Amino acid sequence: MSEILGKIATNLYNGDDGSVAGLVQQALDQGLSPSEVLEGGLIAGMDEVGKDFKAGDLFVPEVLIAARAMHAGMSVLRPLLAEGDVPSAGKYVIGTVKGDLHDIGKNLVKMMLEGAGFETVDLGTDVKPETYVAAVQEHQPQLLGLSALLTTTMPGMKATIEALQEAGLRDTVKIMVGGAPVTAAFAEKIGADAYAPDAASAVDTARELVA
Ligand code: B1M
Repeated sequence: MSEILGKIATNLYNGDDGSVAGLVQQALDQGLSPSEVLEGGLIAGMDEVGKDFKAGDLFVPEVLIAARAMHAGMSVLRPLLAEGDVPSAGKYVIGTVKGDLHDIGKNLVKMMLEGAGFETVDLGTDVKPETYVAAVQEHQPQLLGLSALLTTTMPGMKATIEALQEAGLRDTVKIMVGGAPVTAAFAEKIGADAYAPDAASAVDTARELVA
């Protein structure tokens, strides 16, 4: 890995958002392509964050700070990537289910996915089944993520899958569920394609699902 890419990855990992955008610009000025900077710098750094978060060596605040540094770097790369140099890892629509206002975990999942090169559409919180259906129709994502933090809102996941079935869209999208009270057994029971216990696993699982 070139020295500048290693520096971007390290500074992103350390959450140094003041330096990351400048380093990304320097890397571009040295002749690296936007995709090389994205993959070898930003995504490489975020992958390390994901690994250490999964291992319990990093905690939520550190991940959020790293995600802020990722965003700083992306602000330089985004217009160049939009010109078509880099294919997206996949399109991922995500939201917290109906009746549920918890969004910290969902936002973390979204940020980690963006860090891994996924294009995300965030529907926010308290998302009704029909809103997910409309979003799948509009955005045609490969992946749909449902988050729930309350045992009382978990049935909204099943209702969403049923609404997609009724709309004839169930087979067009892979559905991932997560959130503190959600389990792999619950995911299987309601007919979801996957369950992820945390944001780093959500990235690994998303990669597997689109592979
Ligand atoms: Co609420 N709350 N809350 N709350 N709250 C819990 C969830 C609770 C466990 C607290 C408790 O009683 N011990 C409890 C739920 C009990 C239950 O259902 N069994 C609870 C309750 C009861 C409530 C209210 C009903 C309280 C009340 O008003 N009486 C109310 C409900 C409001 C509503 O949603 N309609 C309520 C309100 C709130 C606040 C608004 C005050 C606030 C939310 C702020 C916000 O999100 N913007 C809040 C908070 C902060 C919490 C706790 C303290 C923390 C949740 C959190 O953000 N964790 C929580 C107790 C706790 O967990 N210690 C609690 C950090 C976050 C990073 O973790 O969300 O689990 P988490 O996300 C993880 C994984 O789960 C996973 O990845 C994330 C990162 O690793 N993940 C996914 C999440 N979504 C995923 C999706 C995926 C894959 C992985 O794929 C799509």
